[in-house]
Amino acid sequence: MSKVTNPDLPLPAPRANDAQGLAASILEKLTYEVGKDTIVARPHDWLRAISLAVRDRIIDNWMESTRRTYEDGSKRVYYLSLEFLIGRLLRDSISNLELMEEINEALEQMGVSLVEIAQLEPDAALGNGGLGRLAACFMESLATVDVPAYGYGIRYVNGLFRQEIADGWQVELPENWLAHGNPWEFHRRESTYEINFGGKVDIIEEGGKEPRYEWKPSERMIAEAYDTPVVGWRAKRVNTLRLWSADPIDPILLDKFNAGDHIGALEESTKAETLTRVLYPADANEAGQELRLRQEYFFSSASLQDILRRHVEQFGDLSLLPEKVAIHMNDTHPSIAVVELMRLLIDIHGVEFDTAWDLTTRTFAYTNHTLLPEALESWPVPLFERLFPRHMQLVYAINAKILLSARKEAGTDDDAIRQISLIDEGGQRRVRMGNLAFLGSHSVNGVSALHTELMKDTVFYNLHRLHPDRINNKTNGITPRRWLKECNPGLTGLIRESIGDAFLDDTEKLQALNDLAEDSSFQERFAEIKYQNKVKLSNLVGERLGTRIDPAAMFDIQIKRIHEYKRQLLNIIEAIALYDQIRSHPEMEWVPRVKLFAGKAAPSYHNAKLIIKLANDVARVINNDPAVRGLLKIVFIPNYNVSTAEVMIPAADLSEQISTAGMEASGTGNMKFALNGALTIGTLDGANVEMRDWVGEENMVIFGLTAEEVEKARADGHNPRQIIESSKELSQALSAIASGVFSHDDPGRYTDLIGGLYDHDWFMVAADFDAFAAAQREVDTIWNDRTLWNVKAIRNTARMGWFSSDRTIREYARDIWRA
Ligand code: T68
Repeated sequence: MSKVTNPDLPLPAPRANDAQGLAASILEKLTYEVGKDTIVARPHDWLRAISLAVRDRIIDNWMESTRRTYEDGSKRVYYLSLEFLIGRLLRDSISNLELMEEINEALEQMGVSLVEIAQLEPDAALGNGGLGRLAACFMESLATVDVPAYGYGIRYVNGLFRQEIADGWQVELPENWLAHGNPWEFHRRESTYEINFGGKVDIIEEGGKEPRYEWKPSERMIAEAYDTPVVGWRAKRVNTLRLWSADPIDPILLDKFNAGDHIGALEESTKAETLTRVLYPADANEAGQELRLRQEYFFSSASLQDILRRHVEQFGDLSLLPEKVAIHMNDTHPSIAVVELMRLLIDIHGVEFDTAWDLTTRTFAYTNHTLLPEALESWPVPLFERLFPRHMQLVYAINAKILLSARKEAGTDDDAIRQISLIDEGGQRRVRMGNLAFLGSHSVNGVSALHTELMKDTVFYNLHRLHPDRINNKTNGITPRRWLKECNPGLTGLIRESIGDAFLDDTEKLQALNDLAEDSSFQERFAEIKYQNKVKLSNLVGERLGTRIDPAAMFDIQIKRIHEYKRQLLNIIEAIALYDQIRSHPEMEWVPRVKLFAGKAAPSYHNAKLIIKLANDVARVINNDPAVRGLLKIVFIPNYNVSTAEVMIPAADLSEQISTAGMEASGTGNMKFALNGALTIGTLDGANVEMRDWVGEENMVIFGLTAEEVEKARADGHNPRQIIESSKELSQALSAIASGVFSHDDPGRYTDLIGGLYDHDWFMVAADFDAFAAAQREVDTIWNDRTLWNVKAIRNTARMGWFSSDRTIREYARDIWRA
């Protein structure tokens, strides 16, 4: 223990933070770490040198933060997430250290451009979408609001695939973000844990109060830690993101090798390396592969062993666990951690079952991110039992305890018991990870007010009845550093000049902009900044796609994972209808629009991939038709990622948030757009509902069925065919798609996709079409009164401050973690 806090050894003097000192540091790194002379240094060498110099400044604060937590004996928060969608770190780090001017000055002396060099940094894309990006925003906010926290996840060698569009189709290619090394991480060779799978369970002691068991696994490997420091705003605190990588116990089995079995000799090595090799690219649809379950257990077990080691070293007493440790599960992906903690407490530390359960439930909390039934994780009992025989026993024991106490509650009939059980007995028996996460936690939260209410009414109906205080809401937020200050320096500069710097520490201070919304010179400057951001996006589109888009047109943007419930299809169909109208009425004054799409589809999600192809097919036809030139253009930008979002969001006039009501748990892109002064066209879904409350209904364009109406329409069996036939615009657009107007090469390509709208229209595309089209014409009307548009845009920026992830994290810390 003394090795952690030896008061005799003070921390070294911090590094110089002036331009001179930084320049000297960068040169030193280039020379001694990268091993290059400035004469021959390549851009990537500079990137590494600059990153390492910046990292030194982070470390100074990191050591200090870690010591402080230790000395204060504070509670630590552990955020377990299979995904951290971080993006680039260089600009973010410099900005949070407040060293932007100094670095720029230092680099100028050396003739190096930060903007150019920073572009070379690969995105750390260790996540699929909103859930992973939320984890990244949370890590930054945890440091900002000074909560001692660790993120735990997997160091995937291949993050989310790179998307190319070939002949309009998505093609997936591996993304090798570590190709040039990763300057931000520290490999902790000493922080290793053994992770086991398979085998059997032996009873080793029968006489005592409770029998004791020993797991005799058949497979063993090692988890090794890689640490990345996460710096908060103004470097108040630096926390740690600890990502695990799997390693074999014996890198090569020499006996096999010597016997001539060269491949067999590497078998264990390959098995371990495969485990943390790739991120699963499926977002909110089907899971279920054995490797995925192994990943979940691998990182949960490594993290828990690490947490217990740190806790026992410092506090010595496991009964203090809930007081000193809060473990948060980002969705059900880490929920096997509940059982793993039980196993560690009981089998390794000799704690009694009931005490272990009490400690476990007081330590864990769980966030739910989806109600989609296909995304609710469950694992076949035989698989679970084969990989984790001891955990399976514990699941049964926990289940017995829970069902016994549930039966004592009034109103718990057999049906309720079936729904509460950890084992789904309908058909093939499966372990339900959502129920496990719920029952193993003292807090279960949703991510928007509407979503939280729906959790109570639907998937967790019976569990909620048993534990009415457990479910609570924590509306998502976004970090205003990355999503305003860094991605939109123009707007940030204008705001600072106009209302001062207070909003940089408290985004709700943006409200002061309300007083300037009607000020015409402020409006002009606000609009000019938007225009410049649109020029920047036009350049990106020019570079990547070789087409020109006019920054004077309305930029109407939908960027997110491609999913039927997010309804990119609705947006495309409406574009086709608009295209028809423009062609039939060329005499009318149409608002020039560029509709931009970007997003990835899960490789196995057939309809999502077809929707990408449709967007590209429709784009080709519309963009080549002289009749709509200058009035309507469709662009699909390939390989959407965090860095692309950072260019697209500040350039948006209109933000498309049009999911089927009741299906988008929250959304966070919606918040980023509105903060950057885009108007939202959206349904009353997820956090859109609360955005309307803050921004004002008059400053958004809301349309479509409500969640309640969707539920009713589904229950009553609505008639989409009739709806389609009664809407001329819709039926024409659908016929055009279905008859091959956009797919001459394969006229039947979209027959099934469109047929589904006539037959069941689960996502209410047809049901919401007319309302959506009318809402789009309302958008046009507002756009035509540019002053009115600007006032609304300014009010969006002014009123979005509450959606900062700092606020969200403060709520978690206060209500859930008590940290
Ligand atoms: C998203 N979920 C929600 N899931 O869809 C979104 N799922 O409404 C919400 O704003 C966001 O979470 C943050 O709360 C996801 O992004 C996944 O990415 C995912 C990944 C693997 C398995 C299941």
